[in-house]
Amino acid sequence: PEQPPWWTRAVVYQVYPRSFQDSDGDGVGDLGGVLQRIDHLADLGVDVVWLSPVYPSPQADNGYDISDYRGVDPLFGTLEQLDELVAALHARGMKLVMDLVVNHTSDEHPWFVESRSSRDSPRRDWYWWRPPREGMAAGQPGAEPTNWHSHFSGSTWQYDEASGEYYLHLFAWKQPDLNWENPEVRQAVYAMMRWWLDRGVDGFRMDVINMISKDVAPDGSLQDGPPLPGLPYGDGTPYFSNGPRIHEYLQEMHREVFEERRDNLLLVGEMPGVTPEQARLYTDPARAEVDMVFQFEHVQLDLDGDKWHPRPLRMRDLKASFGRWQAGLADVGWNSLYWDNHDQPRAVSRFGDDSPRYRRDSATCLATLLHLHRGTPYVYQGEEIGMANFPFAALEQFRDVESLNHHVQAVAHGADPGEVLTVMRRMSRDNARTPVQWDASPNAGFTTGTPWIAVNPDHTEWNADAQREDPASVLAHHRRLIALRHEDPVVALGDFAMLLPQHDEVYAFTRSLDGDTLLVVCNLGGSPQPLGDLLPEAVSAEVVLGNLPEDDPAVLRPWEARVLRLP
Ligand code: TEU
Repeated sequence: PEQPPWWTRAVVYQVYPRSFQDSDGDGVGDLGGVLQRIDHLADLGVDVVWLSPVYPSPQADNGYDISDYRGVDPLFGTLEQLDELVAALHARGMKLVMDLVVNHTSDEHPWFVESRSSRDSPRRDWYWWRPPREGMAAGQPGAEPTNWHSHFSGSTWQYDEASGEYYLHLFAWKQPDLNWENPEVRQAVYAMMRWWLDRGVDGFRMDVINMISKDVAPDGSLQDGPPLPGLPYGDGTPYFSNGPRIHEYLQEMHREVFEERRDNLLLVGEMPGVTPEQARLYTDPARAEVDMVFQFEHVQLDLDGDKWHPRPLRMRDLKASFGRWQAGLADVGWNSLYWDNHDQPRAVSRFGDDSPRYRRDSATCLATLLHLHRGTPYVYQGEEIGMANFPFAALEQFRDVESLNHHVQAVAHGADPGEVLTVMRRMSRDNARTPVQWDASPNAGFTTGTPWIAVNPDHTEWNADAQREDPASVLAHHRRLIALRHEDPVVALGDFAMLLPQHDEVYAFTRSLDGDTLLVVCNLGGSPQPLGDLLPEAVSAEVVLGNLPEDDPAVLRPWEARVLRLP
């Protein structure tokens, strides 16, 4: 039989460079900083580094607004340093995956500058330009071509007075959407991708790639979405998520860019709103689209409608969701596994318990659960040392465009500013973006200057230095989990079966391959659980890996996780 792809045994580490390590004292992390910290990555044992955008950018969305696809922003360093990083990672047996942000560019990208210059510009059609709604005066509220709500609040349409038309931006107004209907756009993107692969990078994490195909009528029109409660906008996702030509585009990209070199690359598509059924199509190797997708189901179970309306997570929802994804991609396709990234609050605060008593135990428990699923695990910088949400106290402490726009919009629509702030404290992406805590010194070893966003005060206790030599640390536990995936084929490839689907505290499952079975049991709560009653076979099984010192095998302590080998 064919060898399973290399990434079934791999663990990916995400670097958000702005917050990783500053090397020049300007308070912003950079490539020099990543180069300084390569030993940390090698020591952790990860196989791949996914680097969030370092391209030239006005930084309206921290680099997810790109003004030049073939360079490095001076804020982050130089192209030479990027080459150096590729070489340094390769020398240590690691790969580098770039962030590919091609649903939109910056409004300062020369393509857009040219596109907006006049209605007759040869690049006009590279973006989505539309006239005002019929019978309405351009620029007036409600005159937007469709009612779509932007991911970053407000309308998805920005009026351009000079040409009297609107352009589409699913995200910030400084992030105009590229028109993938235009074959020139697609070829320009593919050429850029080949250029990066020729430089030696090992693949792409494709930003909101399932939004590149819009559902456009033959006459060029776009349709209104269902109204959103409490807002003068509608939900446009039915018209821009998983659109009619998405598979065609991805297959074309694959032919034009990846064919022949696919085996050594990692191709992961970020796909908000994707279902397991769709993910099967996207990740079926026979269809040659992407290797795996980032799905969003499990990071929406604790939300009521949108991220600004959090609600408690129900354990059975989490089990049902993960279980459905494991089953849905069991025979065809592949899962990515993540709790955290630069868009999500910190996992230990959100899914664990970041109080002093259980922070270490819940961080290691969550990690065990995730890494023992079938799929490729992603570790987000700081997750490996149990970094937690930031104790935001005032609006001035936030930096993220999504959070700040939301605050303006919510308050304008009558929300209580204090309540908006409370939700932001819990849900803002800035929780993930505070600097990595390397040591206990004043700026946590991140910078000698003033950090662009505050360092979490808990870094005096929670930092990499304090954990490096401590075998009981969150860091050491991650090292063990990553090594286990490398060593044990059951972890990489075993079939998944969910146990106790209705239980409210204990998350349990098996992984089996060729008669070899691992039983994973995790207590996701603060009270001891009678493991001997729940899963008697667990009691006498050999402990392969646990997050607490061995004790009574019949009791699962608060936030205890065990990986057991069944006889
Ligand atoms: O994120 C896409 C995406 O779905 C998020 O914007 C999501 O809607 C939001 O973060 C939930 O809080 C990608 C990038 O990961 C993100 O950082 C970018 O801001 C966004 O695309 C636009 O490029």
